[in-house]
This record gives sequence, structure tokens and C-alpha cells, in this order.
Amino acid sequence: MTKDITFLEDIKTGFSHSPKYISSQYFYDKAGDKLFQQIMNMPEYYLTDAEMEIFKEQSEAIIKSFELDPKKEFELIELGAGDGKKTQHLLKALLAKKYRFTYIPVDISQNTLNVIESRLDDVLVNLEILPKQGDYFQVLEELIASQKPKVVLFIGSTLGNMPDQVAKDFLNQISAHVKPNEKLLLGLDQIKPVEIVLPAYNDAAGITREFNLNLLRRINRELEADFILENFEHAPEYDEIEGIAKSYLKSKKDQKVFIKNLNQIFHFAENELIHTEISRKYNDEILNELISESGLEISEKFLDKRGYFADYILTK
Ligand code: AVJ
Repeated sequence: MTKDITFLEDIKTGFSHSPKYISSQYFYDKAGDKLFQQIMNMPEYYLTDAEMEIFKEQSEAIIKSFELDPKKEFELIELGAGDGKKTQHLLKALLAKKYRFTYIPVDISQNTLNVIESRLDDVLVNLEILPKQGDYFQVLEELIASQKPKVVLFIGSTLGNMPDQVAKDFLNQISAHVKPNEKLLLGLDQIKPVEIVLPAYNDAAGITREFNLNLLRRINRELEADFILENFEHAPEYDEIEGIAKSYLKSKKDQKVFIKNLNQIFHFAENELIHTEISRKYNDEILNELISESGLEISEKFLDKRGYFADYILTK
């Protein structure tokens, strides 16, 4: 499978780089998906609760901000659909208001889409749902010909895994796929003190630690490597000024690891870091800079009560 070749090549590239890195996209194998679900239930991981509160309590206002013509059918496209638990509240409110729309969750993982579809089929019997498996932009490209107006959702602060320049390109591309007056609902974690952010990436139960170490487990399994997981520790950081949480795996000692499928030995010095993830936090100024060349503008902002998380409405 080409996917495996990519993993192999990406690991080779990342481990040959100084400092070493593993792309955060590789967290999400079967075990990683499960661990992320558990992370979302950790008391320290405030992001999910905060955004859930926004959807539970402010869905009516969010719908108003879409400025839809109630007589016209529209398409609600969710990029990276997750488990649908948050979106469910918005969908329910739209149905209650008798809007006619098709909900189109888009995800790389067919498995994820199946989970959402069966969950939503149970709770929202009248929902028209049309899951699409594939790459976001490929799917948006397919939908561009549609005459129906669209609203695009990209929630959960997933954008935060992208370096700013990548995020900028991503938002420019989304903008290129929507028409004037169409909306993007963008969920972004807000910059806040280290005492709140850092524990979210270092929960006491050790789930995030497992999530990070699972990358090595995956390399062992899929690339036939001999990482000893006990020889690495989970090392997260958060710089409050910059507003970026960073996760690393730190080598506890000087060691060598053999990756059979690359027929290559990699050396890890004591305390050497493998960078595995960034989770950027935002404010209006940072977001405005990211969308400055996209033609999108912030038209509204919905915060949870604590002001931890924001769902922005961006209008083209
Ligand atoms: C799914 C990207 C929003 O960065 O907060 C959670 C992933 N990583 N704990 C985040 C994650 C470690 C999460 N996002």
C-alpha cells in the first residue's frame, strides 16, 4: 500500500533531520483513535468541554450567524468529522428550526465516518447525512459545482496542529472553495496561562503520554523496529507568549534503534528530543493575520463561559 510507503519514508526523513521529528498525523491509528477519545474525557483536557458548551448553549445564535435563507436548501460540510458529539447539538437545532440541509461529514477514515453515521442515525432520524471519504480539498472540489449554498465546519482546534504558514495556505484553499457570503465555522483554542494549557497535554492519568508513546509502538509494528518504550518519556511544553504547546518524546539514555524495514540504525542521545506535535493556541490578532490574504473575515465569535475556546464565524 502506498500509505505504508509514505509512513516509512516520512519516518526516515524525520529521523534523519536534526532535531528529529514524527508528523502528528501518525498518531491516529486504531489505538491512537481510541486514546484520543479517552484524552477528550480527561478532566485536564478542557478543549472538548469548552467547545461542547458553546454548541450546547449557543447553537441558535450560531445558526443565525450563518445568515441562511430558510427557504433554500444548503450543505453543511464538516472537515475532519471526529465523533459528531459536538456537531450533534448544532444539527439538532437546525432540524428544530426546519432548515433543509444535507450534512456532509468528510474524513480520511471510513471507519470514523461509519461511527458518526450510526450515532447520528440513532439520535437524529430526520437528518440527511451523506458521508464522504477522502481528502478535504478533493471533496470540496467535487462540491464546488453544487448550486446549494454551503457552510463549512472545521472545529476542535484541529488547525492548531499546523504551523502558521501551513494553516494560512489551508485557510486560503478553503476560501478558494467557497462563494461570497458563505461561512466557515472555525473552532480554535485560545491563548491562556500555562497552568491551564500544559496539564491538558500531560494529564495525570497518563493517557496523553500513552498517545505520544503509541507512535513508537506503531513504528515497531508497522516498520518492524525495536523501540523499547520504557526508554522514552513524554515531554510536553507550552510557551505562553508564543501560544504554542509542543510535544516531544525524550530519550532517557543513549541508545540505538533498528528499523528493519529501512535496514537502518538510528542513534538517540541521552535527553535527545523527537518532536511529535504542535498545538497552537490563538487570539483574534493571530487569526486575522492567518486570514489576511484569504478574503475571509471574522464576522462573529462565540466563546465558552470561561473564555477558553472560541468558535469563529468567518465570512467570505
Ligand atoms: C485534535 C489537534 C485538537 O492538539 O489538542 C490532544 C490533539 N494531542 N492531545 C490537540 C491532541 C494531544 C488535539 N487536536
